[in-house]
Amino acid sequence: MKLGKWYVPVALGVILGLVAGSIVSYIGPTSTTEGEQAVSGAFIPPGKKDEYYMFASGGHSGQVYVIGVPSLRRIRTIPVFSRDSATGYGWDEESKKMLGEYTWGDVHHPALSETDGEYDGRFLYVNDNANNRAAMIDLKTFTTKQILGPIPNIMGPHSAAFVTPNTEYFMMATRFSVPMGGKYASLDKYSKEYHGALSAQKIDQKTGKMKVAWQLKLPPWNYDLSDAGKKISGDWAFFTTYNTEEATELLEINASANETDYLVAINWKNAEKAVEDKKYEVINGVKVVDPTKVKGIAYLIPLPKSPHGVDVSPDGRWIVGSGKLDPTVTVYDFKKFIKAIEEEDFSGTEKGLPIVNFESVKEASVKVGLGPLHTQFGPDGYAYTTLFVESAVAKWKLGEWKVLDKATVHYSPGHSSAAEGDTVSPDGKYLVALNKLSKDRHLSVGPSHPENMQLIDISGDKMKVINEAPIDPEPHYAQMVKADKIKPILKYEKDEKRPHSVWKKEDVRIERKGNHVTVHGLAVRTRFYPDKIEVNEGDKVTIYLTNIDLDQDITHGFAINLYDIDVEVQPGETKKIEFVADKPGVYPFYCSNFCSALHQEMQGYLLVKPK
Ligand code: CUK
Ligand code: CUA
Repeated sequence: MKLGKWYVPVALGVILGLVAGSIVSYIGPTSTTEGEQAVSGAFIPPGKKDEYYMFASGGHSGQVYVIGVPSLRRIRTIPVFSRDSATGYGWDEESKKMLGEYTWGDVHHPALSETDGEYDGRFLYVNDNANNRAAMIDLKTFTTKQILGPIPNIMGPHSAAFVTPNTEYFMMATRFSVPMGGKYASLDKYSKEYHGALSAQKIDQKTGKMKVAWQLKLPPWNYDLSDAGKKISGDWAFFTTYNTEEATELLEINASANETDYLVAINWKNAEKAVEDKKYEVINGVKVVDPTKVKGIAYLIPLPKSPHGVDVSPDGRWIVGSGKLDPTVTVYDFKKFIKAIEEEDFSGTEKGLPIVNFESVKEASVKVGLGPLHTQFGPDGYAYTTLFVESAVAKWKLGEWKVLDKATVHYSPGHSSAAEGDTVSPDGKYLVALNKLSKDRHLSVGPSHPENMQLIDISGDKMKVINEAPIDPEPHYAQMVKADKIKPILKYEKDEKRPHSVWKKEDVRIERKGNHVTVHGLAVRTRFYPDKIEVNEGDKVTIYLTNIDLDQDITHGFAINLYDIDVEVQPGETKKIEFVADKPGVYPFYCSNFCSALHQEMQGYLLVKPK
């Protein structure tokens, strides 16, 4: 066999890695699982591709990160709620309009579209905690296609986001309670006039686009995390609450007083029915159902102690809740829950909602360790819970309810993400711990640290940390999907009927109507047609630019010096650019994306004649 040239350095790397690995284990690793990464399956040689895509929220960067697993290579950043000059997102008219008046967002929980509870690779949904919005990314192009909102009546929709098992809805519940309808009420009226809300966005099955369908009015608590039911619990959704104390100040003390807050179980099919039966009021233009007035929609289940995460097992039977201040996770049996509500086995009501008898529905308390936050699942009933305080991941088994193994991670994991982890049939194999602190793990870049992702091999009895990589702030949650489920296009199709697109030089034109100048132009290696645009000071300028290079990876940029314009046009795509030529003078425009040997020649002039 003849080895390719690349193979030699790779083989050398593997050998060096082996040596380095054995030195580390000789010195004594800080945990039982470190130092094995160089010899592990996490190594993907040049030219080979990863097995999984992981879509991680970018937190307050407002973006989504695309990461290959097991290599942990960051492949792409998909801009969603923040401008991104690297892809020209936020300068062309379509993306400008989507972003609206907000310049950033806070993405926490990405949710892939599902068919029968399996990721189908079509769309990705994310929430914006900051400005009450939801966004949809089309995975054919890996671009944001819709930003919905600000959605009325919710505030800081952290308790999001998930899709129901056939992507009927993208649900989001509010973190902060506020007066509904955007009204004012002073804080001493908190208990009566403030409300939480759950907003259900109906998804168009063809386009993937969302519309606010209905909402539920909820007690004035904080709603933290959520998960959709699966299979037998498929008509249900589950949310955690904290601050049922209704504290409005000093929450770190006052919101931790109660021994238990609640898991809120919502029957979304019954909520849909209430809307059909016209049992709603319209607030701020949205149909809002009050579950204290319509039975069968919302139930409270006590959950210790300042709950954060809630996760539903792949078979839909076990609901796992984590209390941040409790070293256990509490597991509820969905079958017992259904029996309890049928028999009205309630221990009381709060704020008009029935409280299901805790002992009747609780199956087990699993002593996982300190600071449990979120749980993921593998096949065969294994569960993996992140322990923020303990800096570890605990592996335990459904049915046995005891911890079987722990892996030390660095440091303080928030969520973790398992391969196909939120589906009805998780793969096992890999788990990525999304650690909040990296401290000394990477070369220092000053006081602002990256976060740290660590890849854990979960295929054997013992978990092994086999890879790690820094990542920009801040992946809260991520979903990992088999690479072959994602089918991106490589270019846009040539479409002569597309409005304003121009495919031949002869059709290029500059037209003037009053003080509005419209340019129909094209970009092709290695020039712009036209390469001279003459306007008068104060003219409104609209440019439609089509990239007629139809080869993959031939992206052209369009940037105008000192006019704060930077757009990218992908092969076969048409973009609309609009601005007022309010600065007289001569302004070169140029291609900002390296496209050919003559990329530096790809330029032109915007000439703005003074008044
Ligand atoms: S949260 Cu960040 S670790 Cu926003 Cu899902 Cu739990
Ligand atoms: Cu076109 Cu560079």
